[in-house]
Amino acid sequence: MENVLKEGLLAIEACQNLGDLQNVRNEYLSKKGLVTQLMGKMKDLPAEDKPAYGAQVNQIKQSLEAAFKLKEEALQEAAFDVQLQKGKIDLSLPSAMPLVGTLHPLTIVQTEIEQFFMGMGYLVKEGPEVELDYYNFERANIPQDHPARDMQDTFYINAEWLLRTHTTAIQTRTLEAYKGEIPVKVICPGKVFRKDDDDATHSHQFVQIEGLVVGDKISLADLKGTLELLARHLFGEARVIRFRPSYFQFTEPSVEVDVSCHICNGKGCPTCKQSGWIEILGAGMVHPNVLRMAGFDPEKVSGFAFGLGVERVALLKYGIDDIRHLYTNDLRFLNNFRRFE
Ligand code: FA5
Repeated sequence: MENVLKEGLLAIEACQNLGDLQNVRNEYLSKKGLVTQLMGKMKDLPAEDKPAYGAQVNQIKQSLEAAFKLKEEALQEAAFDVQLQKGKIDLSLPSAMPLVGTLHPLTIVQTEIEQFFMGMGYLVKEGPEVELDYYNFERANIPQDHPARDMQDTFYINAEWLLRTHTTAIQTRTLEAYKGEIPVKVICPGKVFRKDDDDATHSHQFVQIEGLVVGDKISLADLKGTLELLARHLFGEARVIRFRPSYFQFTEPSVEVDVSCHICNGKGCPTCKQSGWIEILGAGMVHPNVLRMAGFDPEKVSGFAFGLGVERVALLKYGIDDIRHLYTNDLRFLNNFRRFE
């Protein structure tokens, strides 16, 4: 009996890991283990010796169990230390740099144009992208069934609601909100939507910035001067711009402004569809009907308005050959704009 205890304690002490310890535990304390075998011998003893014998075997069993428990805790702690060593965190290692995003080129251009006009005292007004036909067309002097509606292929939601086709919808809302008060001097940036076929200079969704000035004796010369200043600010003195007579139902007279193509310098190429020019905006003197519908007296006040395509400006400013680059979220393209921030 003494040997079982002595050897058992030595065997426990010699264990190097939890697996070894389990083997020793089986050898001593399992159903067929040495301690159980000692217990089994009790039946052969005379009755008077049985209690003392039983107590002694129990004592051995308890001593071994206590030793197992202590050893198990020690081995578990050692295993945990090894684990900690393996997964050690080296705080002195330089960390991976977080990816820092850049402003999108359209945001850069839009902000630049907004700041240019805010510096001249313009306010910034916004409006809903899902718009009433009324503000998008009717208040822009384009009644139901008027052929001028064909100039902008429209995503209709139902007979009354549509995705706005131009920021002129914000213009008509703003005019209404001013209730005949002058001066009105605002720019209205926002997304617009058209069923246009996508190509190098057209997208079905794009950003426009509307400009609107209504006041005393506002003339076409004011419009021309403003747009020339803007073009020089955006493209520098070198790039040539031209004013071309045009037609919009909500302005009279109307013009369009083109900038000489940045890819071919005016010679003609696929980006400018061989014309040598890229159109950036439509403009004109606000039509008397538009003023009248919004509660202004066209005999007393006049105004100019323009609607500029932000993507077109971005193409010309940064030498981008295809408008679709602005919408495909390719990081190789977008990372080029870090230096412009
Ligand atoms: C208009 O949208 C008029 N509302 C502009 C206007 C406002 C005229 C106020 C007079 C007074 P237009 O459809 O031409 O006009 O569009 C204006 C500008 O938006 C264009 O010069 C062009 O720069 C841009 N644009 C038009 N269609 C697209 C398109 N599919 N993709 C990208 N840019 C476009």
